[in-house]
Amino acid sequence: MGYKLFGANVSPFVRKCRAYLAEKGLAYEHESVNPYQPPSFYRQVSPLGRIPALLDGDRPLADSTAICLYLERCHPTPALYPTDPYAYAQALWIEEYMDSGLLPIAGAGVFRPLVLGPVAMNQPLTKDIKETALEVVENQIAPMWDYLERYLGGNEFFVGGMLSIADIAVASGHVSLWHAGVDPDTGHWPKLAAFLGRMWARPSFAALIAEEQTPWNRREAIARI
Ligand SMILES: N[C@@H](CCC(=O)N[C@@H](CS)C(=O)NCC(=O)O)C(=O)O
Repeated sequence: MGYKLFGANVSPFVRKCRAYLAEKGLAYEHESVNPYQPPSFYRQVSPLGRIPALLDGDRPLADSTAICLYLERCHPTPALYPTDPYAYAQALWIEEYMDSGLLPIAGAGVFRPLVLGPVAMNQPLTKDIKETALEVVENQIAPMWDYLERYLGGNEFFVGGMLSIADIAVASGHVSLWHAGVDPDTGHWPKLAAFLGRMWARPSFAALIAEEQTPWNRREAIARI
């Protein structure tokens, strides 16, 4: 039967699960679902209607965090959660910082007006809309980059000296901002910028980012506004 993951590829939560599955070396089928126009069966898999959702055979499971934790129990190696209790909690915290902290701001304030609206909702991209989004970056996202920069410090990975769900969550969320032409510059956030470069070069992320280029990468179009 195997795994089937539902959700549009550009969702940071879907991307998190797909990168996680790739890092685990787990095969799965992917079905794109637009949460705003879901197929009739979708609420049976995802009761809140959100993406992603997973089917393990005929067993449904919603929520990216629940999905990754479930898969970790099913496939403990290679471990993508630290064993040490505090490091484990830190990894969950950084994932939560992205999922409930940075991503709602980035989604509503940057990705939706600059990318999703123009690409998928027939909404215009104007200079005013771009400037408002850049204010969100400066006032709300930049301080979050400061926090991530400090947290990462001089380490290769966010937590426990190993690749974990924390790294996957941070790297995934920032791909959506990248599509909008927004990324932490190397002058202000050199460690975070280098970290993202390393993570996005991993085969797990490189394949997903390549798949998303069309139609989601709007960097050049946005730069011209
Ligand atoms: N906590 C959820 C959040 C998922 C989520 O908010 N996904 C968005 C797309 S990026 C969604 O489905 N939005 C539609 C809706 O909330 O109705 C998870 O981690 O899976």
